[in-house]
Amino acid sequence: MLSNKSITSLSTALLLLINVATEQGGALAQSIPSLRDAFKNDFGIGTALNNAQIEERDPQTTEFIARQFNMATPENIMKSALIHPKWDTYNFELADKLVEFGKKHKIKINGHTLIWHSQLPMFIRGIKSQDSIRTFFTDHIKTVAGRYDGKILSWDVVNEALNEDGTMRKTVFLQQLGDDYVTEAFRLAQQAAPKTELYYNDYNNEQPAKRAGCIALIKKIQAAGVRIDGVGIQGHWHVGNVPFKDIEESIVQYGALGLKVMFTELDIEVLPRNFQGAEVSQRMTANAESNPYTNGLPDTVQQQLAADYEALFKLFLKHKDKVTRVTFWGVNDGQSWLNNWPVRGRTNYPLLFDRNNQPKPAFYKVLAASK
Ligand code: 9MR
Repeated sequence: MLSNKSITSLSTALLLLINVATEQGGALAQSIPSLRDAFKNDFGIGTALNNAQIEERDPQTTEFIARQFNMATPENIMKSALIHPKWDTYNFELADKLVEFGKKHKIKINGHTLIWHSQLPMFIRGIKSQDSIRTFFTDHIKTVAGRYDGKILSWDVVNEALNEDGTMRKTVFLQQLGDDYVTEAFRLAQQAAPKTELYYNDYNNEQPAKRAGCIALIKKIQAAGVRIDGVGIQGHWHVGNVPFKDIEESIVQYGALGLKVMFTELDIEVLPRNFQGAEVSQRMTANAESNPYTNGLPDTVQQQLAADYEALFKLFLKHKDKVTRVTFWGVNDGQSWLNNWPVRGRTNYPLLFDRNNQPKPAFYKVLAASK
């Protein structure tokens, strides 16, 4: 049996150890150069934030985020299924926390997303009438965009409205509200959030056919006299296969429409995949070869990843008059959605920081590009 005295000294020792570890973690985080500082004269550096990060469950993580990023997009909590779970019930708790988080750490928030066919509230499935869909659409935009006007920088007003060939995706909104629903969404957002920047966001919209559809969509919004401030290219790409030429042409062409151009969900997948893009309903069957790097990333792939990130950031810098933000889809490799898509439970390495928030070779290449 331990005496009371020894229990006290043991707990003191333990507390000391914890303090030292925390301080070291903080000091370590401080010793890593800051991306937000490195690019402060060029464009914003953003990250996607999950629930634990928004709730600041781990102080070291918070400190790390605040040091590296000056923009953030909620990975899930502002999507309609979560913020508007029932017909007449909204849940603003975490989104309000995110606004506070942004204020506290000087991080600007991009709202994601008002109108998307995915992660819709359950109750939408039961609705068959056009009038009710219109009421949901109108009330949702007015209420959510209205609440955060002046509190967040921007909204992805509509997300992923296009097919790969540039035609309009057949969503519940297209089917019930018709071809002009995207313009309508921007009109409603403009009314509800006059002080907030309004963006269209999609993946693969750097690819020529989808890009042409995206440009047509933007021109339609502009022709209606409705405000659109920017376009987001998500940037879910694959190592060794980043479409640099299409990306550059897209920056130039979207920029020519008078829009800000943003890379909004950047990650570079390193695992085998037999298709491109980020269609969340698309899945792949796991086999013996689909999860090859559970014990670490081979150096050749690590170097290729670094080279791809370096070339990307050089391109972004070349066009920094148009590129206003680059957001990574996650803080570190451990948090990335790519560990679970399109195959569950893989070990992926798509970001600049490893699972312990340590910088990877790609981080140093990106940093060097900023000089
Ligand atoms: O990263 C998000 C993941 O946690 C969710 O499970 C998924 C559900 O649809 O959405 C992910 O984020 C997506 C983003 O909102 C829109 N573009 C594609 C992103 C990756 O799927």
